[in-house]
Amino acid sequence: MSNSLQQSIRHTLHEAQNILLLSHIRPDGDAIGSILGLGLSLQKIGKNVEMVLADGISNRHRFLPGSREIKRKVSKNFDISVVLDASDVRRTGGLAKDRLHDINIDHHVTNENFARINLVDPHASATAEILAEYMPEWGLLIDQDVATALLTGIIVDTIGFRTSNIRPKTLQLSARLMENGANLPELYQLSLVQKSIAAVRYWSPGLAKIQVEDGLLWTTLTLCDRENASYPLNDDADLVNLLTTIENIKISLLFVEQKNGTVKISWRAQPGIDVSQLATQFGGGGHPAAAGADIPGTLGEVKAKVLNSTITFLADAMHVSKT
Ligand SMILES: [Mn+2]
Repeated sequence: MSNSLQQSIRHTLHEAQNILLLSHIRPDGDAIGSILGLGLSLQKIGKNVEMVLADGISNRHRFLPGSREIKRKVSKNFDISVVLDASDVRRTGGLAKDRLHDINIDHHVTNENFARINLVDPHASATAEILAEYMPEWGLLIDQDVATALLTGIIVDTIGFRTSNIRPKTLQLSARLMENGANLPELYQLSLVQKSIAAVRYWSPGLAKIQVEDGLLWTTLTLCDRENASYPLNDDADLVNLLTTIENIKISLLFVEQKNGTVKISWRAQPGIDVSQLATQFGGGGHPAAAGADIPGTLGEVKAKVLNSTITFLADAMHVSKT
């Protein structure tokens, strides 16, 4: 990353007094860890920081220091806005939506470079990893609370250091976060391993409906499944991570019916297959190995359309890899 880019981020953050931090809908550990990591460190140099996530945060991440400060709506005036871990502005869920954002920090290869200053590193395993790398250059201190938030982001986005985008630097930066006081085994347990009983009940119909054909695996979670399980959130309760543990699958695909008349799609792919292209075709985005989209329509319609495209896409990808 160029020095002038780092300097302009440093300058922009230090010049502002009131700073708005945003991340994406259905926030995962990286969205929450990034917003808290950057937010807490900015507070410590005297900035007024507003941290906003359109969907709020789940109980699972309430153990993180500062998590209670996260709001669902933008309430104050601010000098600059920083968007974290979001490949496009729509991902913020309509927060400050008519604004040209000041800083965009992300690791999605499909990032639209929508801000005035864009720090996008698709080689980073998590946005929190980018922050861990550059915050010292921006004159921001990584104390125990900040390190805890950032390491949580890295653990969750790499599913515990097992995704194909892990690099030596990920472990070096994570080791530094541990030296700064983050407790790896505890964070691993709290953010990744431990599940609520409602989450596991929600998985159950999803697991029962799994179908497999020619290296493609898919299943669905309906609003009815969610209600029966009393699962409180509109995400997939990490079922998609469990799907990636099933052997001999090239692509897994999860359809989650949403209350607003859309269906949330998640694709997961084996190394060598880039599902971010497929997600982009449906107005979404992501990484080569993990991508998603929100598509309007009924579950039946969306499922038919997306399954079809994914089958063709996988057949093409297999053909290319054979020739
Ligand atoms: Mn991320």
